[in-house]
Amino acid sequence: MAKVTLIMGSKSDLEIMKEAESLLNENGIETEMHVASAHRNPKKVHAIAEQIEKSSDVVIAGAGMAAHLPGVMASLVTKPVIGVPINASLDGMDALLAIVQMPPGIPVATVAINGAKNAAILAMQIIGLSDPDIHKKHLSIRKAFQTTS
Ligand code: RP5
Repeated sequence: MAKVTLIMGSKSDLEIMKEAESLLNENGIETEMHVASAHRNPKKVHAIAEQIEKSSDVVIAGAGMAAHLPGVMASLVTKPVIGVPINASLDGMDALLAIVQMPPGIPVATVAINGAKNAAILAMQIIGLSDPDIHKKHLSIRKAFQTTS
């Protein structure tokens, strides 16, 4: 069964990150959620990364302000990392630029500010490449969005 690990820098990011968790769980994707800051709990972040490398398919990492967690996580795992810039200050522009501006070599697939739903959909697209059932579910989500807008 496909698994996505969600990690965020603070409990204050939880409300946004739950949007990704719900969408994934509704579509039968197992999730695991962690709060661990790259600067407050670096050892915990490293331990979670080791687990991710063994048992997760995709990582969704959310952070606000200086927002280095997604990039740090991407440096520690070979699984795809999707970054969610959280609007915690400066309208989220600080986090957006910090997450999206990764130098070449270690990418973070960055979604919109507070764009946790798109992070979940992108995770489904990635998993759907090798899982026909998730691919089908992704197509129906896509259809729903295209008919309601
Ligand atoms: C980041 O700083 C977190 O990801 C959060 O978005 C922001 C503020 O954290 P708190 O002060 O609310 O814990 O590390």
